[in-house]
Amino acid sequence: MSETGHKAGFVVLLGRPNAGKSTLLNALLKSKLSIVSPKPQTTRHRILGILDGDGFQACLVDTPGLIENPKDPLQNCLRRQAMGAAHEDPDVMVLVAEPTLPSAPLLAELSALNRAGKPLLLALNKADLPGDHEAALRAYADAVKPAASFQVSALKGQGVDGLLRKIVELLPPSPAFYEPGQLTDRYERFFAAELVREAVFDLYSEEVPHATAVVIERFRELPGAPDQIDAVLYVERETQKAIIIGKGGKALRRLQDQARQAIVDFLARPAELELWVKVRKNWRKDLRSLKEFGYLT
Ligand SMILES: Nc1nc2c(ncn2[C@@H]2O[C@H](COP(=O)(O)OP(=O)(O)OP(=O)(O)O)[C@@H](O)[C@H]2O)c(=O)[nH]1
Ligand SMILES: [Mg+2]
Repeated sequence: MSETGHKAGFVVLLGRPNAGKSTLLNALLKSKLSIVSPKPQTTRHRILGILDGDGFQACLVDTPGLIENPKDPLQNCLRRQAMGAAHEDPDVMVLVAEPTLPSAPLLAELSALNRAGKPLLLALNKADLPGDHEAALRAYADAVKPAASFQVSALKGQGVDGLLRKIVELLPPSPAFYEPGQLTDRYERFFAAELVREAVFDLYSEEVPHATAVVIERFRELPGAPDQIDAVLYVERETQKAIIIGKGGKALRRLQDQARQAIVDFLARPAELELWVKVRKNWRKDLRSLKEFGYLT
C-alpha cells in the first residue's frame, strides 16, 4: 500500500476488432467516451478513460482491435497502437473476447501477451448473446492462462462490477496519476472528431466509414453562444465523396445533424457543426496523411 493506502495503475483493454472493448470502457466508466459501432476497426487510437473510486484510480486504455493480418499502412498503425499499449508495461491487461471459438493463430498471438509477467484478465463479452460461452471461455482460458476469467455483457452492464473489483484488487499501491474528476487526457476537439466518425460508421456502409478520416479545422468557444465547430471529412475517392454528400446534399445534412447532436450530448452545451468533404487519394496508404491525421505517432 502507498502511505495513504491508495492504489492506481494502467489497465489496457485488448482484443480483436468488434469484441466490445470500447463498449466495455464506457461501461466501466459509466460514461460514453469511446465511440462504438457494429462494424470492426472503429477505434483508431488509444483512448484513456480515468476511473476514480474509493481509494483507487484505474487508468483504463481502450485500444484499436488487434488485426491479425494488416492489409494497408493504416491497419499497420492500428496494430502498432494496440501492441504498443500491451508492451508499455501496463499494470493489468484485460483481454476482451467474443463468445465464439477462436482460431489457433489468434490464440498463439494472445497467449504471447501473457508473457509480460503482468496479470491478464479474460473478459468474455456479449454474455447476453446465444452461443456456447463455456466452450469459448475454456478455449481462451487454456491458451492465455488468465489470472481470472469473467463472463460479461458490456452492453447490458452484466458482470462489469465483478471485473472492476478484480481490476482494482490487482492495481499496485500508488498515488493517483491524474487530478480527481479528470475523465481523459485528450481535448474536446479529439472527441468531436471521433463523434463525427461514429456517425459516419452509423450512417454509411461498405468501405466509406473505413475510408473516412475526420479533422477538426476550427473549434471556437464563444461566451454566451454555441461552440462553432468546423470539420473536414477526408475520403479516398470522388465516388466516396459523392456517397457522403448524397443527392442534393441530403445525406451530408443528416450526418451533420446526427454528429452535432452527439457532440452536444458529449459537451453538455450547445454547439454548431459544419462539415466539408475532401478527397485525399488513398490516404490510408500515405504515411504523411497518416501522420497528419494522428494515426502514425
Ligand atoms: N449483444 C452485445 N453486443 C455488444 C456487447 N458489447 C459490445 N457489443 C456490440 O459489439 C459491437 C462492437 O462494439 P465495440 O465496443 O465498438 O467493439 P470494439 O472491440 O471496440 O471494436 P473496434 O474498435 O473495432 O476494435 C457494437 O455493435 C456493440 O454494441 C455485449 O455485451 N453484447
Ligand atoms: Mg473500439
